[in-house]
Amino acid sequence: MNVNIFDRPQVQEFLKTVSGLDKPEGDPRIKAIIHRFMTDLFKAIDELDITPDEYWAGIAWINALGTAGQAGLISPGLGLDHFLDLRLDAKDAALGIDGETPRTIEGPLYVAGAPVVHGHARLDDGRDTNGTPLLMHGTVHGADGKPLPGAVVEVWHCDTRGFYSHFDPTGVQGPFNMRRTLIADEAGHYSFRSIVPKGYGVPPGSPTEQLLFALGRHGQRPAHIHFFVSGDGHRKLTTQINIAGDPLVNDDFAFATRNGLVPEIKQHTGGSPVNGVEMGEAFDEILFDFHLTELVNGEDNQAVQRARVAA
Ligand code: MBD
Ligand code: FE
Repeated sequence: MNVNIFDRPQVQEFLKTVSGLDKPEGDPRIKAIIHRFMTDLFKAIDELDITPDEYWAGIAWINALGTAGQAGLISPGLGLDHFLDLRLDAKDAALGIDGETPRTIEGPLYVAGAPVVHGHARLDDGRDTNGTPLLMHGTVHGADGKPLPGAVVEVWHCDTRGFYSHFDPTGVQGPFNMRRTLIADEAGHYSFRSIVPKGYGVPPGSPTEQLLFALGRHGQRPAHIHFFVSGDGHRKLTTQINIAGDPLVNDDFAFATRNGLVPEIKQHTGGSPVNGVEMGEAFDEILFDFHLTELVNGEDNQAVQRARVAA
């Protein structure tokens, strides 16, 4: 037998008290958000007849999630990061902004402070020999469609085991391996050599994986490369490209795949330099241009402040 007490006036009054709405102190915005959250949670407990055992299992899971530092990992897994992107897309549509490279989620594994390199850089330290050498390059365009000299392209990706430097459980990668801040040349051109990454999986046995498994889901991402791209007078773009042909390209636990972000890969069998870069034997080439958008009333209305690792 279930009981429903949510609509009782005492419960509604209690929610206001819990959220501090009966007091002048505190932050009105936080009060409004917490009131809404607690209202929805009380209602869910009442309507779904969530038992005390289920409730306390949830609390234990939240504690484990925090101890593992995985709030930023389950967030994309539950689609929240992608939902925030859809809202930014809708705001752009309402403002009549289009023609931009699609945005997609940042994820939790960016590290600020990567070495700055002008023009071309090599991202990998050469120690992961299991990856196909990769040459990726292209032009950063401004809102007027013209190349944007001096544009800043921050790039980061994982190795062939799916591990990112600074978050590598085996500790074998040096700082900023496969991470750089590239400065585009006078023609707005950026270029880097690295290796083609493999997909990422959430830590086995982790609270994030436990919840995903309970949902009948997995915690894997297709191979991808992350970017922040910025330039004078333009909004900073957060995006990724996927490695075409990865079997999970349309089955990403973090929901980051988008049309326009799966560039073709050109396979080279041998030696001749591409764009002046000597790659040696077989390698893959990705050509990908970025299109930025103008500031809105002089401001980057899509800039995201969040806690980030810095090294
Ligand atoms: C990643 O590499 C990533 O990009 C996201 C979104 C989540 C977990 C790991
Ligand atoms: Fe990633």
